[in-house]
Amino acid sequence: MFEKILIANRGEIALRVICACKELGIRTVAVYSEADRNSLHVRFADEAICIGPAKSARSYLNVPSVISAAEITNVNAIHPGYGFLSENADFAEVCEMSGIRFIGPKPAVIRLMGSKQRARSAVAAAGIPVVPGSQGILKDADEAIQNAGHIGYPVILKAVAGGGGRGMRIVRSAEELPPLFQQAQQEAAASFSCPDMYMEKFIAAPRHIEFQVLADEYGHVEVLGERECSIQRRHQKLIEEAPSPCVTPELRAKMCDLLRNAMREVGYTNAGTVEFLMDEDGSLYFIEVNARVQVEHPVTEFISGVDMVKSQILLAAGERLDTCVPSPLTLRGHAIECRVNAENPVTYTPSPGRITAFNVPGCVGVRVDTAAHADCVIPPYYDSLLAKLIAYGRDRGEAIARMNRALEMFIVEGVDTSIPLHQRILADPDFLAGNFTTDFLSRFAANGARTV
Ligand code: MV4
Repeated sequence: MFEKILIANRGEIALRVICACKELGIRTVAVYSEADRNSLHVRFADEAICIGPAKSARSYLNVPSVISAAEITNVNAIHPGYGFLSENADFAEVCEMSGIRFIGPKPAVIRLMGSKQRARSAVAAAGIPVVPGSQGILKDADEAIQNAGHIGYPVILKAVAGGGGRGMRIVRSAEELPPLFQQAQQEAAASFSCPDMYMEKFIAAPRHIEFQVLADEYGHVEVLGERECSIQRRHQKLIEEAPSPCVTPELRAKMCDLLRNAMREVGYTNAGTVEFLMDEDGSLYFIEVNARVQVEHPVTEFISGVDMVKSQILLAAGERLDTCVPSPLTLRGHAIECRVNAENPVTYTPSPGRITAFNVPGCVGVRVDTAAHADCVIPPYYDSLLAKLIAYGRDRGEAIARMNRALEMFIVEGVDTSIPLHQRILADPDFLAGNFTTDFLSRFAANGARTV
C-alpha cells in the first residue's frame, strides 16, 4: 500500500481525499496556491507545499510545479481529484515516468476517453448503444452535410476534444450547416487546440443519466448503478440523485451488464463515469466517459455503501475489486445532492467574499462535503462550489424531506448562495414527480419561479 499521497487539488474534494487517506493510514501532502494558504486542506494534510500564484494555470494546473512538490515530499502516488489535471493524459504519463502512481485510469485509456469520437467508436464496438452519428473525424462542411443527410436533421456538431458544451452546434438544415461548422471548429480550436469535429443525431430535451464504474487491474468491473443529473444549467449540474427516477430495475440490470463487459474490453481501470442521454422513448445512448471521480459521487456512496475514493486508492495500489466492493453488490434507498454554490441567485454569477456566519446541518442521513467555514474567504479564482449537501432516505420522498430540512438549517451569511433556488426546485411539482429533462431549469426560470 502507498505510504504517502499528494493531493493535486483544493477545496472540498481535497478534504474528501485526505479523509480517505487518514482512514487507510496513508500520510498526505497538500499543495496550495497563494490564495489558499489558509485553507483547510493545508491544515489537515500532514505536509503542505505552495505551488504557485492564485491563478490555477500557474498553480493547480502547473505540471512541473505539482511534480516537483511530489518529488520533494517523496510521495508514492498523486490523487488528482476532479477538474484541474484529473483527465490530463500527459500529466498521468509524467507521473508514471517519474515513478509516481497516478490514481486514475492508465494514461492510454484517459487519452482514448479524451477523444470523444474514439471513445464513442470504442464503446460502440464493445456493445454499448451510441447516438446515431458520423464515423471518424469530419473533414469539412461538405462531408458533414453528407453525413447529416444519412442521419437526418436536426444533428449536433461536437468537438472531438470537447466537453462542457463548448464547440457544439445544433444544425437544423443543410443550408445552415457550413457557417455553424466553421464556428464550431473555430471555438474548438480556441478552447482545446484541436479543431476536429464529429456529428450525432440531436436528441431534443433528453435526460442526462450516468453510470458509475469501478474496475481493478485484473479484468474485474463493477457498476454501482446510475445517477440522474438532468437538473443543470449551462452544463453545470445543480442537483443529482441516485437512483434515477426513470430507470427501471430491468433497464439498470441490462445497462450494468453491458457496461461491465464493455469497460473490461476497453481496458478501463479505477473509477469512471459513463454518460448517457435518455430520449423520450426511454432509450439510453452513450455520449462520453469521464475518467475521474465526479463531484456527485456521494449519492452513489450512499446507495451502495462503497467508499469510492478509498476504492480509487486501493485499486491504484493494485488491490482487487473485491476488497472495495461487496459481492453481491446491493443498491438501497435514495440519495440527493444539492450543489451549494457561492453565486447570485438571479444572475448565477459567482459571489466570492468572506463568509461571516456558517451553520452546517446534520442529523440522520445528511452529509455535507465542504472546505468552507465561518470567517473563511471564498476566492474568485476557482469554481463557485461552496458545499455539497447530500441527503439519504429509504425512498425518494424521505431523501427530499431530509434535504428540505437540511437546506432550512444551512446558514451561510456574507456571500449569496444557491440555497433559495434549491428550496424552490424541491417544491416544484414536476421535480417531485421525477418528471424533468435537461431543460428543466431554463423552463423553471422562464416561468418566473426564479424570482427571489
Ligand atoms: C447532446 C445533446 C443532444 N443530442 N448530444 C452537452 C454537453 C456534452 N457533454 C453533451 N451535451 C449534449 N449532447 C446529442 N446527440 C444535448 C446535450 C446537452 C446536454 C447534455 C447533458 C446535460 C445537459 C445538456 C444541456 C444541453 C445540451
